[in-house]
Amino acid sequence: MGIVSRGFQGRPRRSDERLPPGQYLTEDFPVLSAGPTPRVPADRWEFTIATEAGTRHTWTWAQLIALPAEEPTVDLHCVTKWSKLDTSWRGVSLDVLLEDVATAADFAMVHSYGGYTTNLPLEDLLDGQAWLAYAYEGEDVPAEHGGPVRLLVPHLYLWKSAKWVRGIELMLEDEPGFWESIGYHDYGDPWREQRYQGD
Ligand SMILES: Nc1nc2c(c(=O)[nH]1)N[C@H]1C(S)=C(S)[C@@H](COP(=O)(O)O)O[C@H]1N2
Ligand SMILES: [Mo]
Repeated sequence: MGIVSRGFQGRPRRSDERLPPGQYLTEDFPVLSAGPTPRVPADRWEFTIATEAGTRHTWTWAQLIALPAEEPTVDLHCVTKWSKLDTSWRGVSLDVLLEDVATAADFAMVHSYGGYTTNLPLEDLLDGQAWLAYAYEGEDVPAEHGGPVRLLVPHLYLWKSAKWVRGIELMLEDEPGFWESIGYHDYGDPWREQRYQGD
């Protein structure tokens, strides 16, 4: 008999069980940016989904925050080996944004203000796996962590969670983003330790 009783959700997972291979726990929130922090005022922020057929769907900040929001609490795993557990965000599920977008695409290129890009399969943005996050721990997302709005895709390494997100380009064929084109893994599953090409 274990000393922890099983609830309806099953046994709570110990923090070491929530740590993917090769990761260590951190309590602080490191900032990792490939360039300077773009300053994008919320009232000038826009987000566009462009389909492979050239159709564009655009939301302003006011339109985004008027959409149904979720408050996911998720674990973050950076390829540089730190993980941070139980981070709380508020944002809009990509399911909501993609609901009325007609596409035959299987891939997405995420674009940020400042020029950063990252690619992922479109299905990894669906089914409750990804959000446009505009609040962190009850406050606006700090600029250095991607505010006013960052993508949050916590089941992949954190380089896929584009900060200062400005749009998603839907693509029929996969293409590498910024880090993926200089040696990072195309997919980046922390549980399979897909850090670099060939992992
Ligand atoms: N636009 C943009 N998004 C980005 C990055 C970046 O340089 N530019 N760095 C990525 C990397 S490598 C990581 S680990 C996380 C870091 O997020 P944080 O600075 O909030 O910890 O953001 C990701 N998103
Ligand atoms: Mo990273």
